[in-house]
Amino acid sequence: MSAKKSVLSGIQPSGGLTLGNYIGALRNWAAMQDEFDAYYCVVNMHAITVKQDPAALRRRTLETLALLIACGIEPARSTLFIQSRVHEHAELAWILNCNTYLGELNRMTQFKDKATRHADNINAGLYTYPVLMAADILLYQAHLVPVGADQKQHLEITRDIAIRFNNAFGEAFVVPEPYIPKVGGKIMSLQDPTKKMSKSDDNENAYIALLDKPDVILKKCKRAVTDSENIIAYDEEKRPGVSNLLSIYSNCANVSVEEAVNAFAGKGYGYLKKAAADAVIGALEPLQKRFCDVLADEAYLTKTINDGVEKATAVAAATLKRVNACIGFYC
Ligand code: ATP
Ligand code: LTN
Repeated sequence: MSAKKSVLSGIQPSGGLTLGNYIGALRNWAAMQDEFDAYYCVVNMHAITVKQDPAALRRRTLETLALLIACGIEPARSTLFIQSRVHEHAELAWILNCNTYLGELNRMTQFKDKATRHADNINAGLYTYPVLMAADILLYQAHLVPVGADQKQHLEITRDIAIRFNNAFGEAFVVPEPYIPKVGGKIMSLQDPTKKMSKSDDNENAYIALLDKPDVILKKCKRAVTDSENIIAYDEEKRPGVSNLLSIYSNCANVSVEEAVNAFAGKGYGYLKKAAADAVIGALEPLQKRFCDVLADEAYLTKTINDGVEKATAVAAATLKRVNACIGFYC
């Protein structure tokens, strides 16, 4: 058993990844892989809580994995795997379902959002989605979970489930903490800066995809909704659009928001938009090049997936064995 603490996080292969995913989560995934025992998974079982075309889901799962590697997650340093290939996730989710209350699930805002957006498919999986997420995290005894701010509520229910289970059946799980960036934990839509940037937004101008070409990034930044004051200051409530561009700039140029505001003193929004676009293009360029190389090497990807599944299964199976014994499943 390693002396390091563990981290786990997951991402859905539900569309092309965005700058929000990168700044809110993936950058931290890469940064944490030395200090921690890191487990990162492509959560295709979560993705099917909304309708998916099977061929597209299969292709996007591979592309998401290649993009994670391109973002700096190295299979030699982290365990990178596909959720559905480790059957312990579904098994633990069932056990946790029997230890989760409807009242807790009824409070989940992501369920309410998705149920509104997909009113023709409000399925049981969408409702119990946070329980599967709790299983993902608890199987690997994760101490920290690097996520965007939108996942805070899911981390709270995970903690509640873990504490309740430990109290009822004995210490089976580490109780995890969320790890959310102070600036950039919630990158907003470029078209409606009061809404989160989302890869499933119908309006392509609302998000920057990690694989967008430089001219597209520049066009999207130029079209970003701001306000009519033309004063560059950080104020999420009064100036959500400008504040969003500032937090994008500060993350991609690696400067603090204060430094950015000082550097832009006396300049107009046109200048800020161009500077933000240049910083994003610079940050994404190496990643885009790497992505093409990784995706082209099918043998490497297949081996990476198989190795990751094997490493993940060893840890997940040990936790599930302990849980089964705790709850009295005859072994
Ligand atoms: P969808 O938009 O399809 O619902 P999503 O991008 O919100 O998907 P995931 O792909 O599962 O959902 O998210 C992966 C990680 O990226 C999560 O940790 C999530 O919190 C983070 N994330 C997603 N959007 C943003 C954003 N706009 N700002 C910061 N972090 C984000
Ligand atoms: N619910 C997350 C994705 C997710 C996840 C996880 C994140 C599934 N399992 C485990 C962290 C840890 C989302 O919608 N962004």
